[in-house]
Amino acid sequence: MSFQKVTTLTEFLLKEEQRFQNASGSFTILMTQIENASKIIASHIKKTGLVDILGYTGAVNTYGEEVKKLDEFSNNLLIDILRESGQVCAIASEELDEPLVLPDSTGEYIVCFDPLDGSSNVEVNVTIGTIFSIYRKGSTLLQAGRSQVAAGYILYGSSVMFVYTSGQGVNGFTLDPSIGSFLLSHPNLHIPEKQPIYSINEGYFYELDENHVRYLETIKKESYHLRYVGSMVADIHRTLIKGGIFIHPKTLKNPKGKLRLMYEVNPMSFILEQAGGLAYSEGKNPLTVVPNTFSQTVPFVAGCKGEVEKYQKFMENKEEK
Ligand code: P6P
Repeated sequence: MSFQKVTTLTEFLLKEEQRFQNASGSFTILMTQIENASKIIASHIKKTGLVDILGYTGAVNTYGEEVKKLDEFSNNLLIDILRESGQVCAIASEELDEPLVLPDSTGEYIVCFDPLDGSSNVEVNVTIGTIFSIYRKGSTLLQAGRSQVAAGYILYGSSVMFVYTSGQGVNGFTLDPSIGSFLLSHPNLHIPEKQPIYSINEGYFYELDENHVRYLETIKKESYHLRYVGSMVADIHRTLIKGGIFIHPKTLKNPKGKLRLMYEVNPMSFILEQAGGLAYSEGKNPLTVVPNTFSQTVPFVAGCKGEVEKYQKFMENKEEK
């Protein structure tokens, strides 16, 4: 039986590094540290319910959300591993009120992350994830999404997947728990051009403006399928693999949108754009938004190019009548 060659995430990163002559290896080290952290987080999540790591810490984050112990564990782990990597000069986390600047570090990168997005689903065993964005050290910590060097997510679901882009397309790796390595399982991911799947929390229907109501009524008449998990990494990953459109609009409760520009919207916009999709936020590409604060939220739409363009026509009142 011939040995089937598989590519590990480590090998893939090293091959990518070789493509850049003046690469120092710093990016590879950084990505490998994020990979290591994700394996530890995955291991703890798999034990959820068996270990007293569930429940609330009593702490509340910037958005007024109860911080679960797994959130706190994942956040502290990522901060420690990134700080020890020696590759970062600043760390911004959705669970931190302010970015953590490392003045003594010679690191060249800034890492923004949501340590455990959708963690409120952990108790019901629904897929959750870690989302990260990597920027180069610059004149400011707060940079537009277009400046991202890389972005990715780790999806803790029926299998653990590591999906990322460094601007050279999108690749997906699946953890083989028997050897503890992420293996290249989804090379060069591309989102379909169109797909009649929409992903929105219909509970907000009566809070939406007339353009959204008209859009939703139209696609329902066209028998679009509704798929909504309520965990962004799960909804975006399905949209990337199967196609469709993900919509988290502004609502009465969140008039500026709920999703965080720096920790959720920018990384997912970069990934979907690199996979041939489109991202949209109030008439512009979210990657062009110059952020005011790390905790900034925005309305967010992303998915198949054809589906986002169709949605955009309704938002501009220019749809085919
Ligand atoms: P809603 C999870 O709390 C999260 O930040 C994202 O993971 C998810 O897409 C969104 O909120 C779900 O929001 O308003 O539908 O509960």
